Parts: sequence; C-alpha cells; structure tokens
Amino acid sequence: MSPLAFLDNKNILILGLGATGLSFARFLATKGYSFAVNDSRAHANSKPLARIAPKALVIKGAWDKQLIRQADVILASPGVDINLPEIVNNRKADSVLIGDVELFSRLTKAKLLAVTGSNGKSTVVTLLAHMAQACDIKAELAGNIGTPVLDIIDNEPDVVILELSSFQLETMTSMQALASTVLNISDDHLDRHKTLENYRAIKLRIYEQSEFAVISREQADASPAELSKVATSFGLDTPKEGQFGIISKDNMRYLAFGEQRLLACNELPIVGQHNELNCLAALALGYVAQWPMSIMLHALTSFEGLEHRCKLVPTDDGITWVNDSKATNIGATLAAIDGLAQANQHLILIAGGDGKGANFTELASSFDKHVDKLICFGKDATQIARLKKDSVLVKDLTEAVARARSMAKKGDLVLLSPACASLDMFDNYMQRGEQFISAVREGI
Ligand code: UMA
Ligand code: ADP
Repeated sequence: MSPLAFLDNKNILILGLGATGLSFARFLATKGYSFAVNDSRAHANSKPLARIAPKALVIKGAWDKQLIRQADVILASPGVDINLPEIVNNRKADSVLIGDVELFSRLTKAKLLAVTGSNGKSTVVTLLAHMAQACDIKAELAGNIGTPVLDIIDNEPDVVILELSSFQLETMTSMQALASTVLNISDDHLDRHKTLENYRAIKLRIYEQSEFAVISREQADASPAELSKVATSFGLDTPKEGQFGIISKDNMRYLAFGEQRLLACNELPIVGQHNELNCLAALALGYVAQWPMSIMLHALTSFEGLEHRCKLVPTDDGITWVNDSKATNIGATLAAIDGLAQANQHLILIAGGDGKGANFTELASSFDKHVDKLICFGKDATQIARLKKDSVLVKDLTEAVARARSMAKKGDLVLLSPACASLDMFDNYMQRGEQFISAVREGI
C-alpha cells in the first residue's frame, strides 16, 4: 500500500501558513490532493498559498472549530501547539495529526542523520553538511534549520541531515534514522512544553526512532532508554577507547578518538569549548555513517561558523564586540559566557527579551564569576537584572549598545547573548543581531 493512502478521499487540514504550511501545500498540490488551511493569526500572509492552490479554503484569525471537526487528517506546522484546547477538544477521535517530518519519514528512502538539543543544533548540522560535501556525498540539509523537509524530498539525496526541534519531534513516531544525537538539554520552550521533564522526554524520542545513538557524556540525563543502541559518545573529558573527547597535552587541546589525537583545537576557526563539543558530535555522527575521518577533519578546519552565534563584530575602537543573538535560552548564554570570558578581560553582557517561561537563576553563578557589568532590555529584563548587583535597565537594544560603549574601555569584551527569544521586540534573532551589528558599527 502506498504510504500516502491514508490521505486518499480524506478531509485534509493544514494548520499554519508559514514555511511548513506552504511546503505541505506544495506537496499535496503536486500529488493532486485538495485541502483547507487554518491559521490563527489574522495577519498571516496567504498570497503565496494562493499561487500554489488558488482554490484551497483558507481561514485566518482564529482556530476554526468547524474545519478542525471535519478534518480526517491534520497536518500541523511545528509552531502550532497541538495541545491547545481549541485543537484537542474539536478533533475527531479517529483523526490523524502529524507534522511534516513524520510525513517525510514515511516517504524517504535516504539515510538519515538526525540532530536535536537545546543548543548547537544548527552549528552541528551545518558542519555535517560541510563534511558531507567534502566527502562527496549527495546530502541535503533540512528541518528546523530553515528548509522544510518536504521541499527536498524530490531531490532524492543519499543522505538527509535533519535538524529537529522539540516541536517537530512531538509529532513524530516513524523516523528510522541511521544515527541521531541529543546534543544537550537545558530550559527552553517551557511556555509550550510546561515542564523540563516533558521537554526532555520529547527530545529523547529521537533515539527511539534511530538505529544508533550518539550520546553526550556532558549530560547524563540525555541518554536513550536502550543503552545497547549507543554507538559512540562525545564529551570534553579524555576519551576512552571508541569515544570522542579532548586530550590536553603541553598546554594544547586536541580533538581525540580514544588515545588518538585527531586535530589541535587551535586549528578550528570556531571558538569556545561548546564549539569543540559541536565538532566532536559531528565527527561522531560522521564516524557512525562511515565517512572518511581524514576528510572530515580537514573540513573542520575550514568551517567558519554561522552568523549570530558568538561572532566577532570587527571594529577599530579596541573593544571586542561579540554578536551571539542566537542565544535564545539560558544554556546558550552560559556557554557563550563560559567559553569567551578571560581572567584578564572585563566582560559587559547585554541580555534580555522573551524568556519563554524559563527560570533565569541558573545564570547567577556565571554572572558572579565572569560578568562585570550587566545591561538588560526587553520583556523579561527585570527578572535577569535582579541576578546581578548594579545592573542597568534600558529601553531597547540600541540604548544597550550606547550604554555598553559608555562603560567599555579598550580591551573589554561586550557580548550580546540575550538568553531570551527576540519576538517581543524583533521579527527574529537575525534582525536583533543585525540591529546590534549596525549600532556597534555606527558608533551609537
Ligand atoms: N501559527 C498560528 N498559530 C499559532 C502559531 C503559529 O496560526 O499558535 C501560524 C503563524 O501565523 C504562521 C505559521 O503558523 O503563519 C508559522 O508556522 P510555524 O511557527 O510552524 O513556522 P514555519 O514558518 O512553518 O517554520 C517552522 C519552524 N518554526 C517553528 O518551529 C516556530 C522553523 O524553525 C523551521 O525552520 C521551519 O518550520 C522549517 O522546518 C524556526 C524556529 O524558530 C527557526 N524554531 C524553534 C527554535 O529553533 O527554537 C523551534
Ligand atoms: P540551535 O540550532 O540549537 O539553536 P545554534 O548552533 O544555532 O543552535 O546555536 C545557538 C546558540 O547556542 C548560540 O548562541 C551558540 O553560541 C550557542 N551554542 C552553540 N553550540 C552550543 C553547545 N554545544 N552548547 C551550548 N550552547 C551552544
């Protein structure tokens, strides 16, 4: 039976009119299925959909009880909370609700390497794609990184490198990845998942849907229930046989596999111990996929990292300005502070935005140890400012940069690492990062 048979002669409803909703629409239209679309926001842009499926019924501005009640198959975008009462209470008891990665998993024949975690996902999957290219493997990169998986299915890649969010994993049961990893777990998206336990359980589902697990030795509570699946592990400690880790020798650090030193860390263009971990995780996944180690190592030396993740903003004012706008949760900001702070350098941190329900107290000890001045802005500014004496509250990011400039002396480090989502004041973290870069460059 065709894996698409469950759609035949059914009422199909797409929830959400963003990148994923449009990819569902393109996919269904190409296969000749008709469908309706519901988006709860009045301002959602339906013009691109009109080009794909001019006859599709579109209802915007609220969840439509009638449409949800009639649906046999609900195709949900990841940003739509499937546990909302408007959805749960109106669904037919026998309706099917899945996300795009679930549908993709049922259809693809490619080998899958899947990555989740609270932080580092995009860096690790991009690194894997960079390595795959160097190894001359026909690979596609898709998922939470930005390209909806259904948009690449017709390219028939040999390997798909999947970045998976907790939102995507929540609607998945059928993936059969070759290997997967949970990079780390820290408070994130608790406004949606409610408890850290629930969030962790959703993330760990990735291992149930993989032949082999690659685990982090840094995080004991992120391992699969079935330990027999563990193919290898990565961590910042000295690795045992068959593990990836760090060997320190003569004041140098090396990426290592068992006793074998693979590459000196100072040959990596990306900085911070969190990025050493990211390199080890990517190497470990590539190793399980049997990619040539020497080519993967060479690829690491030419990976410059992604924008808005611990990126230097070059200036000639003698101050080191770093844009880490992608730090949308506490774990990322802790990694940035701990990875960049130096004993002989003053650190001024700019943080704040929408904390998504997180408890910020975990930041306090790192603030005490490494942060000299704290400047806070955005929705949850006061909650963060409370954690450090003499912190400064400002109205927006531009004022934060101006205050940082007035405090900073030559040689100091000013780090934008907000520990919060940007959506209270910006379209996304990229816009926040760009505004920071402009304010720094314009000398505001
Ligand atoms: N919508 C509603 N009601 C809601 C929420 C959303 O109607 O309560 C509608 C919006 O009005 C909008 C559409 O849904 O029209 C947006 O859908 P979406 O939020 O699922 O976003 P997409 O554009 O489909 O992008 C999604 C991922 N977004 C989210 O998970 C929030 C993108 O990850 C991903 O790149 C893309 O699919 C392709 O797979 C972004 C993200 O922020 C980068 N991810 C979160 C993160 O990384 O922390 C999980
Ligand atoms: P994600 O896709 O999971 O959001 P990114 O690679 O985009 O991850 O990085 C997001 C943020 O997390 C950045 O601020 C980055 O500096 C930080 N980060 C990257 N890797 C790690 C890691 N292994 N542990 C903690 N923080 C990290």
